Amino acid sequence: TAADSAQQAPASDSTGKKFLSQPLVRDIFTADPSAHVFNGKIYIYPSHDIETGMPENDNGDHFAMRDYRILSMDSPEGKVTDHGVALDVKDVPWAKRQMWAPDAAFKDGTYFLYFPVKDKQDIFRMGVATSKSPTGPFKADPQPIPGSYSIDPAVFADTDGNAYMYFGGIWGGQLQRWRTAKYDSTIAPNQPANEVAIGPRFARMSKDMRKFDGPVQEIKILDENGKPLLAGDTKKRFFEGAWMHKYNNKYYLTYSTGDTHLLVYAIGDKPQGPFTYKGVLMNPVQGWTTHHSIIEFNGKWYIFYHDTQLSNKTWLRNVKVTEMKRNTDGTIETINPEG
Ligand code: FUB
Repeated sequence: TAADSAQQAPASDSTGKKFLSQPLVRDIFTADPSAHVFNGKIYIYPSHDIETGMPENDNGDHFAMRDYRILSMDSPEGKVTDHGVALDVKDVPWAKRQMWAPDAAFKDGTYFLYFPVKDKQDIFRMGVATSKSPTGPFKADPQPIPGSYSIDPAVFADTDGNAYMYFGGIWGGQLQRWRTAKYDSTIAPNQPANEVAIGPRFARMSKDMRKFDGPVQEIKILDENGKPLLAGDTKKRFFEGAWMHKYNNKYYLTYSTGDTHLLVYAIGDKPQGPFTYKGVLMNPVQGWTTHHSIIEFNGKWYIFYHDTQLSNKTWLRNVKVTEMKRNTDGTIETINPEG
């Protein structure tokens, strides 16, 4: 099916609020856009939000998504095409519920869709599915990626041919329950404020892109004095939604601070870190939080993100795109998504 681009729509909603950019599609709800440029074209791998009537809770049970639909555009200003269902939860043998934020990669003629979904024990695991087309349909491997857990995979292909997965999210994303190699559902969502904050996870992908090649590591994010961020640094510490991009040989780890509603960034010299916190990438959007990705297209940088402009309900989101600008010292200009 084809969905019309809505970028020409009025720049404010019924409340008169001004939004920096407009929803990319309006006939379905979409969130968590992971954008990639494949063969000169932009492909967006989002979550597909639906209304299920589940009550809202901190565990995120009301985010009960059941499938993925892929969007494409010839340019960030161009028409958006919705390519229909690319993978359905019923076609993933080990999965039970909640298809959350996916990502994608391409290698040797195959497209890979990476997706977090709860298994039959209600534990988030990462699945992988493949296709010969960037828009699917995708066929899921029969088991989750061994050793994978939590949510929000972001697969980054480095210039030297290595690929890495960044992943994890606290609270409903269950990352705090993986203090050790054994899942512990009794661990509370919030850490004590003076503990070193839980970091996102990092693993090198195997050559066939279907497994981790080596152990999962925890990434260190440091403050400007070289000290690890603490759980109490809620406006800086990692919550969920990591993304990686490389610029001028530096590695930019960007992520959401969740309950303080920011997107922030940290810079490092190696893909596995450590990273030093640098600042705010995007101020809060309408909605509980946002989730983003970053691409370079024709020499400019763009950030894809979501808010709740169309519904004003935290679980019915819409994806958007805007340009991301950098200062001459490599720092990023803070984006104000409203007003
Ligand atoms: O869409 C479900 C979850 O909400 C994602 O996995 C998180 O990043 C947050 O956007």
